[in-house]
Amino acid sequence: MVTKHKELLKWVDEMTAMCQPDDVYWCDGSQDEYDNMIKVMVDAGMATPLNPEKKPGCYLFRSHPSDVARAELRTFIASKTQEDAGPTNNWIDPDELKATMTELYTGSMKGRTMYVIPYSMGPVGSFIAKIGVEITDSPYVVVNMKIMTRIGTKVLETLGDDGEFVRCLHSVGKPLAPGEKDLAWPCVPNVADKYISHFPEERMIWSYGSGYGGNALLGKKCFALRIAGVQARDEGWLAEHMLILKLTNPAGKSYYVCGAFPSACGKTNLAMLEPSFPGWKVETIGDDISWMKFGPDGRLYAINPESGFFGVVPGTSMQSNPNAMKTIQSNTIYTNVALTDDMDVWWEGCGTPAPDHLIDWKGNDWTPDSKETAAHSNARFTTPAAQCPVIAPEWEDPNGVPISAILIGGRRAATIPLVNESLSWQHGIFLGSIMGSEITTADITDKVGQVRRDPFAQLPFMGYHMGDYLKHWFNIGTKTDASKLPRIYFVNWFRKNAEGKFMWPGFGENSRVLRWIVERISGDAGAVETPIGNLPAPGAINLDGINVTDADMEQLLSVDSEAWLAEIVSIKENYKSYGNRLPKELAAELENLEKRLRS
Ligand code: SAT
Ligand code: MN
Repeated sequence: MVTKHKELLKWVDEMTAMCQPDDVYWCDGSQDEYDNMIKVMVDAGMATPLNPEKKPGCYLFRSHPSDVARAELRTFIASKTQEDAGPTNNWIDPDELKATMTELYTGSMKGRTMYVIPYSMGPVGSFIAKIGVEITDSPYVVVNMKIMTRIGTKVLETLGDDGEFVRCLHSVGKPLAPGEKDLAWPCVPNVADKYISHFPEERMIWSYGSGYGGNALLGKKCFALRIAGVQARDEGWLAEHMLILKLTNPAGKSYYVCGAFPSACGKTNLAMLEPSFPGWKVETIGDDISWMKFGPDGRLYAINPESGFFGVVPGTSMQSNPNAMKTIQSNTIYTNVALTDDMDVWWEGCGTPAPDHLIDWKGNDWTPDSKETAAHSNARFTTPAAQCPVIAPEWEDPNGVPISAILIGGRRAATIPLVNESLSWQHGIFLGSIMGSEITTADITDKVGQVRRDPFAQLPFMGYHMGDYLKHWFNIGTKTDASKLPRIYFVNWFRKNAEGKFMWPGFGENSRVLRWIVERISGDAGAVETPIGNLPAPGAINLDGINVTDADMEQLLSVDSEAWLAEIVSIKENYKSYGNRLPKELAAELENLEKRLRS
């Protein structure tokens, strides 16, 4: 018996009876187990080993073409009432959804092994960490969970006989008849038959039909953001879609900074950035999720609940993110990139020209004349965080790291300045509530290119009502002295000039903005108070050695009152959707902004 935890054993028995797998296997989390599972998948033709001289310990997987990203339209928050799911979520009555899914799950694991993965989000035993158990019929999920979270026996030990855990059930939805040959990527091909379901009151996740990323690695968005968000609301902490980085100045003083950006806005690049001026250092704690709790000193302490990076591959190069490139040279799972003739990987934007021949992400021959891209735009790497050359030594500190600043930002071509310091915690929450981004391809929607409001980059990751979530941020602010709260900064690396060109060079140069931020915190950098917040004083952002014209810099740091008044119209429209759950503090902030702009 692997555990004496009665509730866990009972649940695994119930799920076994429903899904009817041929075998049940409890993952111990060992390296041998990982190696064996990889070998089984290679032998079955599901994984391709890469050239051991170029990419030791690396494997390539190709997903089914229908199963390439998070399925937002098939993601459900099945809270007891629709009101609690709020205006931004898809809702189905939980009883109805369970009945539908029970039918789908019945016999769904026939011919397969059911894997039970006990996992910890956060360093095992940390006061901020939490435990989940994922049941899955996908060995690909097991090996990815091994990299992305802490799994296995040590987690069961920490769980004990009666510890709390989040129930996560996952099936690819492709039972096998006796003797039937498996597919390279089993899943339910019809998107409308996939379900990524959350039952927040029960702290439970049911996912069916997809094997890709956040749909299937249930520790990530499903638990660490949607379910943990509900736990955080109830327990007085924050579960956020934020990177965590450590910035050290030439005097050796370190600051920890979180940053919320929508998917595919360069979070991983920022988390691993190489500062462009001497003496300063950036180290990584996490690239996607931050869980923050108050420490005994009244400050917010953050952990990265994950232990790996699941990053977008296309566009990753020695120029955009040298540290990610170094991280993914070994022991990495690549999904949906292209394969070279010498069994290495290639993707668009990797910094080397396309070779004359590749096998593309669909498994077809590809040449530079081909019409489609060789790698899928949402191709991913799964890689151990510990391999990152700039991982901070304290990245697994169970006590977390004290947060000094929170960045928020999206992809906005106009209106939003390069950086804007909030006037207070409350004003920072207001800025978080109006964040928006131009839609990219990390999610399946039909609106690529449009701006959508994405408060704190949580829109696709909310487990409850967005208005209640913003209210929770205000509540957090009342729990400690204002001076102990992180300062909130609104940034925008994606502003374009009249010619449609990015005005800010981005990537490593974003360290110039980070530097201004920590120099604000230490009282060493100047700012001008404007109606929208504190903007850098002229010359306060160091521009030595980069080519940003004076005209562009002026525009990057200006307040266009007309554009902001137009923005207010659209914010009001968005706020209407919160109905009576719009926090009154937000309505007040909006009113004050309008007054300041008009005066
Ligand atoms: O597939 S994930 O949800 O893990 C990645 C993302 O879209 O941010
Ligand atoms: Mn993300």
